[in-house]
Amino acid sequence: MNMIKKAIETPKNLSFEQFKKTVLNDYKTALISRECSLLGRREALTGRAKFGIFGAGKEMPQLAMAKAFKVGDWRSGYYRDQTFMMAIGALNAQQLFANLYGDTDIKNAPESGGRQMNNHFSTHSLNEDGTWKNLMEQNNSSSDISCTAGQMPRLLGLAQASKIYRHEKGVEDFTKFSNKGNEVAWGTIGNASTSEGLFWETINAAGVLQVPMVISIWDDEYGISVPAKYHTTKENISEILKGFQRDENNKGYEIFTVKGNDYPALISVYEKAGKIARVEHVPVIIHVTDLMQPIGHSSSGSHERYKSKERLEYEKSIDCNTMMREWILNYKIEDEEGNTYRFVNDKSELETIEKEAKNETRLAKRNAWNNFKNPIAKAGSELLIILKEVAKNSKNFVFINKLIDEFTSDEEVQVRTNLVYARKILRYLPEENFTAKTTLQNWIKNYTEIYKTRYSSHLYSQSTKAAIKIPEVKPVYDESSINVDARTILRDNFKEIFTRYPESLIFGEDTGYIGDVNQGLEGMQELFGEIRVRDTGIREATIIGQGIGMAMRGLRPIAEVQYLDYILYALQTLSDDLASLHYRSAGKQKAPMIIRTRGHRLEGIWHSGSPMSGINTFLKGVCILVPRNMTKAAGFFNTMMVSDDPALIIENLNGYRLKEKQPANFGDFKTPIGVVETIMEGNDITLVSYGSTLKLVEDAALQLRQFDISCEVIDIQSLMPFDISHDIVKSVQKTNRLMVIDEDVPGGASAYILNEVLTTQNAYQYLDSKPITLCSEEHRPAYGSDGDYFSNRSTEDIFEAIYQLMNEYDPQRFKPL
Ligand SMILES: Cc1ncc(C[n+]2csc(CCOP(=O)(O)OP(=O)(O)O)c2C)c(N)n1
Ligand SMILES: [Mg+2]
Repeated sequence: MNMIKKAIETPKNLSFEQFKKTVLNDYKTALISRECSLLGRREALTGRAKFGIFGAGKEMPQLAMAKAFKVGDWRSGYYRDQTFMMAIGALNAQQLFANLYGDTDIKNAPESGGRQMNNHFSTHSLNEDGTWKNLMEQNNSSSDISCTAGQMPRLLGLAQASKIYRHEKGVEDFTKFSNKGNEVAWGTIGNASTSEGLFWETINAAGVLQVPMVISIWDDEYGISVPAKYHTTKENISEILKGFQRDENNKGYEIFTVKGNDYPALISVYEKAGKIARVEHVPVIIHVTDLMQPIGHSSSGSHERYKSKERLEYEKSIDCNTMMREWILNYKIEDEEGNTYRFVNDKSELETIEKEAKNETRLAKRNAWNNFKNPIAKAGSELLIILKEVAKNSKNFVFINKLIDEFTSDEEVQVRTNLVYARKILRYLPEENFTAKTTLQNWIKNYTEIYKTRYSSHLYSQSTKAAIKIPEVKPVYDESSINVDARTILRDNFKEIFTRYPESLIFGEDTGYIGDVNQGLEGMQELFGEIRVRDTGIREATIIGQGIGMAMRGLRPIAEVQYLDYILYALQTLSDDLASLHYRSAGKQKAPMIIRTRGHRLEGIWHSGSPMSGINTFLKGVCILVPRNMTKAAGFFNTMMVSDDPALIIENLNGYRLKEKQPANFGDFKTPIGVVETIMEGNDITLVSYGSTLKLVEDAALQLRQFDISCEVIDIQSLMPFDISHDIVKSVQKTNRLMVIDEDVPGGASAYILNEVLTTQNAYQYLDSKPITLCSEEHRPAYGSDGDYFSNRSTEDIFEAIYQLMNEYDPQRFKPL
């Protein structure tokens, strides 16, 4: 067969038969995807699914994107992308329904095993044991998050990883993650979500960094009920992005605008875009217009409420699936010899495909439902046998049989239904002992355990590289160990880290050329180059995003946030994306990055804060490490470099110029995670603190010795995970008194610590005095010369608070001051 002259420009070098097969295949994928949306919405409206959001009306551009996507590439997108995921073979209709039902069996619902709302896509980067799969042998999608534009910062990092792999020497062996940086990161975002700051921050950063990233904007002119005029200047996102377009003199973006219902144009644009990004490492924006939502935004509402009849009619007229059908029917070309070729002879051929798509989708739905419900029903039947046996043996059989009747007539096939009745019936057996009771108890225990694991595992790593499993290695000192400026300990340790781990790199504001604002990286850029020790723009959220994306692709990024207080700019990305990643993917993805920052006790409202309670609350899933000095900090870096958990390490701003003894084993010594350290022993009271406040606590404890009060001082070091071997309660058992001192606001991290010690560790039973928390004022620390003295607690405050407690306990011995 001759090559077809007038066929669409791309894909090139396809015979007509191949091309036809591709087109009809695509059409069928689009149909199955649409049918999933229609049936899925019905499942939500009839209550079989709790909620449904789908990609209807955006099928065609996703087929084109899938064609340009190559094995080893990455996606970072949002809930509309089901057609793309199907087209790359990472999702089928049955899995889509399993995800929709919230099936907790990850084998059925690979997206998240029931942890995420439906259509929050992901692929599995990790093996069962938490080790990396070969990501170059699969199509990769980072796990979606619901927050609009939240996918953008991570996208930057996914793309940047290619850049690092292409240019950095020493990572050539990382063939599981990259082939010379040829992988493209494909982002998708809705038109309305481009109003978010994260979108613009990412666009600018990717333009600066020139990374292989293709962002598709699916433009349906709406964000739920709100039309474009309320979202976008000039109502046209590509129009206002024009300033980012590259030209002969300036690097920037390649920007395309294409109709989302024009199949040949889409294929051509996506092929070009992929090539530009892959070969040149130039970022690309594709504004895909003329999209629509045939079934409205989600199952939560109906778009008839806010779209006019005319608008709804118009949307119907631009439906990409209908337009594809028309295009296929009308497609006709001739070769040089005058032979005519068509995809189909008439409508009936398409009707056959359409019928198949409908049937296959219906079957997929039924299978997904059965796979979801059958195991629960089976467990219910097994339970029923046990319950009947229990009723037979119990003197309370009347009550139990009543509950059994209720159970059997309850039509809800749910795990909780099984447990509710099992647990209620157990309540009737406290004074009885027979085999069936033990069977019931065991059944409840095992069943609960299975589902607790399914719902709550993998907040932190469960692999052998979990942070809490990395053993401590102490710093080694010898006769030649001298006292040095503490910042040089960090610096010399970083030097060792960068030497040992070619995949490690650090970046942030003023991190590169000057070696960070406190010189902890002095000279490192000269030694390790600009790729690995790098300055960034002032954009904390995308600095974190760079870290997440790169860590997901096998690199070991250390992202610097210049001061602790500025972490608030990145808190959304840290919390919604990084902290939840391992959990929301049910342990199938990880981003072992380190966030390096510094804080506490400098001067002024935004350079001395200690917003630990916020961080602690929002970052469950990240290790929160608060070293009291730079040796401890360096030890934390060394631990986290070999762990697969992410961590935030907060150095003490006022500690860099203090003297510390120089260890001899840089790179080796490791501060353990979740382990406290007793730094002064004593008998009268346990003082618990962390970070730079410890210095004041130690001073106060020394001064109290002269007043015959003996304090035990404990450094928490690791706020999360917290004191896993419960050492603090052992101290309270001895001293019978407890004080928590920190720089956070009242009711902040100190309340968290108190809860851990009093209730988790049960220290309440050993207390002879009220437990005390000593924190900052409720306002932020003032700048004035004595602002710190009055805003935070001073050594005198600590001294007096402890003295007063001892006075209350023994007024004869400790007379009022
Ligand atoms: C940060 C945040 N704000 C609000 C929402 C609620 N929300 C979900 S989708 C959506 C509209 C998004 O519209 P668009 O980006 O155009 O995507 P589309 O759904 O139209 O494809 C909104 C407001 C959210 N998920 N996250
Ligand atoms: Mg929209």
